[in-house]
Amino acid sequence: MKIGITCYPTYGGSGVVATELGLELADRGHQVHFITYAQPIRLTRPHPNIHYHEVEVSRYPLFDYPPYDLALATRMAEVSEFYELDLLHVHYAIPHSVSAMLAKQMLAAGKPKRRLPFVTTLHGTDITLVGQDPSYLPITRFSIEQSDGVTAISEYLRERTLREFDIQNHIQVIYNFVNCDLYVRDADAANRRLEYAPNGERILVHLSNFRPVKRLMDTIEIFDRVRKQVPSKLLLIGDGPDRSRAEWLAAHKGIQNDVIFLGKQDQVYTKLALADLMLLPSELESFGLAALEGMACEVVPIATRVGGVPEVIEHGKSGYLAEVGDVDTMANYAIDLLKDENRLRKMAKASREVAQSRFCTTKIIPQYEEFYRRVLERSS
Ligand code: GMT
Repeated sequence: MKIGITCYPTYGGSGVVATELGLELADRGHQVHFITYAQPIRLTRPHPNIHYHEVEVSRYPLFDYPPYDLALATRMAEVSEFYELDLLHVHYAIPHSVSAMLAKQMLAAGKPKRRLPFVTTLHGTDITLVGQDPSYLPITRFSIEQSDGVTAISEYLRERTLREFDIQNHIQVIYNFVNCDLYVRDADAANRRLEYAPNGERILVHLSNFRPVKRLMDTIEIFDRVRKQVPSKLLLIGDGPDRSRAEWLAAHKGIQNDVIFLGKQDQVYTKLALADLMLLPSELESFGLAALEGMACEVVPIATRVGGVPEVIEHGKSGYLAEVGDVDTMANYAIDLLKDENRLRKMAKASREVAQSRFCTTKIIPQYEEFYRRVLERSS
């Protein structure tokens, strides 16, 4: 198949999923065309089946708000026509599904007329936050209804979209995925740990875009409690608006030497594989891709019982869940586990097993391929 993919290229889990999906599809022989305003961050290795088309947005003095969605629609239509794409797959509804809808209409009215079905994948804040804004809700609902196929990354998100947006279109759940060959606790991880934990300290990790929804300050609070009982280090992977507040809090508590800000990482699995535990105390997660990536690397997640997270983590078996803001309980789970090597190893293996048996690319990518086939059949 020839598939056009649009996502937010620089920021957030939806862009990561879209890029990894494109790479996996390319490995399976599909031609994948990314149509985005910048090169997607995880698109780091060249691949003969991957093509990248940048969306240029003209700026004129008149445009206080340059119309990106129109430039995107135009580029989607051009690329689809020139490279004879079979379909577009957009990640994050706003504004991508609206642009795809326009591109489809442009080609349907062209000479010769062309069909261009589009699939929309809902990821989370496009529904739970941004889509609820009255200025976006009607157009988001309309573009979801107009999509030729709609997927959501968890049952929670599917149900919430149907309920709150009153959607009639079918929404198929296709869970997020992880490449279990890349995301693995490799043999060299024990040596590389020494770089951050030279005295055999435990390693906790947090991976996010440091937005307020991730509650980065809770991560620092939990770590502060853990560190008082178990010698440990905290690796913070990512960057974003709450970074300086977190730096200030770590300094204020006098733990800045044990809190290591790694910034954005290209090959995140090389760092995840060093850790014992992952802290994910988010206000909301429709899925919690970071937890899954950690689990594949045998990193036990301690997370909040929100959104789609309980669909990924089974409390007490492959991780622990607590209420939002309950930093004491999350710290206690961490301390108990870090003090009990046998239980830690058992849960780490259980985490890996969940990733392998339910969320590996080998299980999930064929679901997307099948979904595309059905969309193409219906719209032929
Ligand atoms: O929160 C983020 O990292 C960004 C956000 C997005 O939409 O780009 O992530 C959402 O999509 C991820 C990938 O599908 C999910 O793993 C996250 O749970 C979800 N974030 C929220 O629901 C807050």
